[in-house]
Amino acid sequence: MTVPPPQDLSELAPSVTLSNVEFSVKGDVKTARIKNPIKDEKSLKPTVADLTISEPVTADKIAEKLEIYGGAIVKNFLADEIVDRMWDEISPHFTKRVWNGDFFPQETQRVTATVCKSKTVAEDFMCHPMFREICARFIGKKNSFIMGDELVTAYSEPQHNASSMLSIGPGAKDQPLHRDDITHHNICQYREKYEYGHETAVACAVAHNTTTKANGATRFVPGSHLWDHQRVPKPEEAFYAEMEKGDAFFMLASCFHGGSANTTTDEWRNMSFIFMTQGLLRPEINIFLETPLEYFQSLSVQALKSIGLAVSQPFCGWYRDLEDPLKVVKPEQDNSSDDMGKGFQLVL
Ligand SMILES: O=C(O)CCC(=O)C(=O)O
Ligand SMILES: [Fe+2]
Repeated sequence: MTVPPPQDLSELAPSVTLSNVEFSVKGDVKTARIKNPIKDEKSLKPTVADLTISEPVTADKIAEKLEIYGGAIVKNFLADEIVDRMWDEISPHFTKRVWNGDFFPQETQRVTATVCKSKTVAEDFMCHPMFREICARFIGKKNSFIMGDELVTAYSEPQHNASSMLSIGPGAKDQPLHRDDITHHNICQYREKYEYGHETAVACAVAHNTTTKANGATRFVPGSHLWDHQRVPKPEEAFYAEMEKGDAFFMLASCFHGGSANTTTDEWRNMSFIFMTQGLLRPEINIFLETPLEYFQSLSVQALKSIGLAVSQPFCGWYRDLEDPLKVVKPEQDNSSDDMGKGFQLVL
């Protein structure tokens, strides 16, 4: 057969969102406008008490708040001794960041893959029974399948998606409001009421010190997990999840949120994050445990991309500090992609 000339295959991918966007490029100015936004101006204004789980804390109560608001605060989730041990195990890994994008401000110090640097994070935080229960409810998958003359039932257990310690320093600007499930191209739909089965990830964040609006507390947009994919959050719709050391903030990945500006001159906002995702969001076969790096280095860039050793835009499959693994496998190649996808200024 004759082989067709190379083309940009991304042009061929179907999209349910792009047809509703009008793009314009004038010189260096690239803008985008949502053509027909879904009419929905409902904004929730919960109080701290509305978002805080009362004692005795149960997974039922956390799930109920997550269904309504997309976020929930649990006081005294981890004991001080555990939070201190996590800090002691992780903080030596703070290094100067190497990524130059603007998703995290320059003043934010990060340690990533904390589950591999701190056994306490892996055992006491990630495997906390209440967090596991919330993950099972929102992102566990259980189904039955026909296999010959049998019906097979199967449970896919949630897995680690990312983990980090984020220390927001004085002078840091707001992180842009975003949904974490953009990683998985989750397309959110307007819903009156939460429907299970669509969530791709769940986060839990624990404070290492008092977090305040001034020092960069995580802010989130209550109820935005029920919004249409293309509704744009306004800054005033955000709630600042202020916390004390050991408190936890649970959040669905379909909820808009971001780290906040640190307007203090001398405080750091230190928090540990675990993000869990559906267990099935991975390839069927794990080829990485049995294959030496040299083998991958002998392959072409295209073969490495097809194997999954390159970032899936916008954010999936990165290495260390939002680096493209392709650059690590083939440092000699200029595959110049700290490429999170193309950015257009939104026009409202
Ligand atoms: O720093 C924060 O409070 C939020 C961080 C965040 O949204 C993220 O890492 O995806
Ligand atoms: Fe996030």
